[in-house]
Amino acid sequence: MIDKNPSQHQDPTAKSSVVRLEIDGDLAFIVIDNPPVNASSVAVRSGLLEAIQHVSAAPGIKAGIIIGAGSTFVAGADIKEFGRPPAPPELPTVLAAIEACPKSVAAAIHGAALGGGLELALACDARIALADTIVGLPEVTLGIIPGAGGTQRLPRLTGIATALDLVTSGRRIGAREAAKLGIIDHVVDGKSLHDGAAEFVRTLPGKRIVADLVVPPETDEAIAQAEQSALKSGRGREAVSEAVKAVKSAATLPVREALAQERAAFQQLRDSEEAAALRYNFFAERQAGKLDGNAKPLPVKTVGIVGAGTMGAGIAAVCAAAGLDVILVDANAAALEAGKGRVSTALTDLHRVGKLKVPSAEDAAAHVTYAGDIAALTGVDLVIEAVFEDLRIKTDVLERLAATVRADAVIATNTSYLDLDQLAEATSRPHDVIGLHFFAPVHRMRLLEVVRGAKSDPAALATGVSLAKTIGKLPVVAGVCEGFIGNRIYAKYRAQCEYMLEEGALPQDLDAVMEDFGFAMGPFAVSDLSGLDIAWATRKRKAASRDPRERYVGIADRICEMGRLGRKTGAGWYDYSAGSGRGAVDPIVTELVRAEARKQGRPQKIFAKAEMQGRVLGAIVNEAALLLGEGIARSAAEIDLVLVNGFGFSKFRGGPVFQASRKTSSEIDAMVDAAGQATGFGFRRGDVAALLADIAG
Ligand code: 3H9
Repeated sequence: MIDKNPSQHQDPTAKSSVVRLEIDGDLAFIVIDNPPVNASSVAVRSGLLEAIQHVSAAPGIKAGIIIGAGSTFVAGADIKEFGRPPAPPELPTVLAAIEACPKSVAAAIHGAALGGGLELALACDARIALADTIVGLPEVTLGIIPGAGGTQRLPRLTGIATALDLVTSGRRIGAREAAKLGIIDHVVDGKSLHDGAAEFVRTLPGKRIVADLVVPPETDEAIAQAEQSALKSGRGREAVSEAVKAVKSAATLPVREALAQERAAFQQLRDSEEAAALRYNFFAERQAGKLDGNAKPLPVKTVGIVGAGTMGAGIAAVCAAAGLDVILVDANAAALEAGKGRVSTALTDLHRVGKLKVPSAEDAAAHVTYAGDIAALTGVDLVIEAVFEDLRIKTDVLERLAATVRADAVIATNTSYLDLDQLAEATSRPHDVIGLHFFAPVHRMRLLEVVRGAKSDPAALATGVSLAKTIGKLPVVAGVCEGFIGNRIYAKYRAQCEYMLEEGALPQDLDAVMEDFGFAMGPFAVSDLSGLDIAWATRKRKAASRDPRERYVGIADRICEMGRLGRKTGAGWYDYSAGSGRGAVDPIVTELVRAEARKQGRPQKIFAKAEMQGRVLGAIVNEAALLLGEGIARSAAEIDLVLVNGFGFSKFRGGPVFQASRKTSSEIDAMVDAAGQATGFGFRRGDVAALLADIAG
């Protein structure tokens, strides 16, 4: 918040509704007030230009200080404007006016100065920040590069190598680190930002135009190393290679020429498919965390977890990593001991990737206590059962939990497939029950499906969503059905791939084509990684109730019957006898696939890539349309979030539904028809037009 100063007054000449001038003696505070994050929309840019012109001309004003109202400085360009033609004045015009202003102009920063927000600050003569401020140029995470001088002014303060790291990773850093790097001139301690900035600005000797500075000298090796590492982590991404080119040009081109080139690259990338996909993702993520109504989440400080297996231990680790107290319960002492090991391994891994909110893995581990009995959970705020996926076992645990935990505690189940409503009804308090469907490995996977049962209390659901955010997960709300959003779609995707096996394709063809489509790994490679046995057991369990008219592909069963259960047995769809790395194509599997196909008597063909991808996209989009129509998913974009964050689809391509929205409706209809024909009995057609309209809206 900006502090009020008794001597300050509003200047009547400032006309903009989102930028106002507050005069404090001989200083003009230029206040940007454009909630929620002071994005530099066209109104902000016009207001800033007008304010700078005023500061330049007003005789009693010695310097200007740009400051943000509310919780932040400026979070960047208004991303909503990117889909439209740029409207004047553009940000570079405003920045040029700041540099041309005969008086010093400083940026007083709190909250965040990101993207265009940091570029605005870099065009000022000085940057003053509160200690908990974050700064960064996250443009590459939106598929673009900085478009208002970030690639030119930043290296003049930090050197090329550091700028390459910051611009190509989009990493956000704190004010103290930024001060060490020369980005921030003064960190305000022990006083308000207003006072700290005013005091510092009065000491400024005059203008210090960053664009006029000489890039600090560095060794060629340091630059080459930073470049290589940037290109390695951003492999194949145009935004990253363009960012590298732009930053390096700071040392070789006259600044005006380099700024013009940066702007041209920014404008070209802004219209790219990748940028459109990442923007879509950005707004979808923000929507996903919101719930209808105004139910307040209950505060959660202590979480109980029942079951110390892979999932339970993973959940315990992510909760502890976020600083929550955890009680992990398992009646089996050996399982509890093994769980301790799993928690510790996950915490070490989280520490390695910088995802601990507490100082160390040991600190996080100290947040977990272990118990052999559910009776230890009487005081927890929320409990998650993560026991074996079996209706009888889960029902029993939930009943006991309902009788044990506080009357106001939330009871969550981590079931993947069981009927949440049936589980909830088995307890005496179904309104307290929600689903929290984590994905394995829990400490790596960002997705958390928060499942709303028919009787779930809105406050219980809000608590689940809030917990997800606390532990760094992306919550997506789902209704009750078998497989919720993600597994239900994945089942249709996988089935379509198996149909194609029977029609002439091979696992390696399909895997390669699905990776090209956007999945990090094809479905058969994924099966080998996670193990074929669980799905096999499920198929056997369901065999008796399966309608004989349903198309059923038995190839996976044959593979399992050979003892090939995936990587863990050295063979599955592929052969892993050579050791680590990708498995090798195995002629035994090829022959098995061909033999099964012959047995079914299906016509064989050579699939083109487009046909394979079309069949899969048709199957996914159709199931997505059904999920939306049934109210299981709240929006098309949330379905994409599930596939991106839980199933490895590339976020740079938005998601399968986003991909479908880039095609014509007749193309999509043909894909759905093809998927439907291949499925045969039991295929239900969803309202795909409504799904795609949901994205467009
Ligand atoms: C850029 O600057 C390019 C330049 O180089 C070009 C120069 C020419 N625009 O995240 P939250 C909305 S590219 C529009 O939940 P938090 C967001 O949708 C930009 N809207 O809050 C949400 O709206 P709603 C580079 C934006 O406190 C609300 O603000 N900048 C923008 O958890 C609250 O958002 C970035 O990439 C925006 N730029 O986190 C920074 N930013 O309530 C992106 C946010 O209607 N922003 N909104 O759903 C962030 O990282 C976080 O929002 C921030 C606050 C850390 C600032």
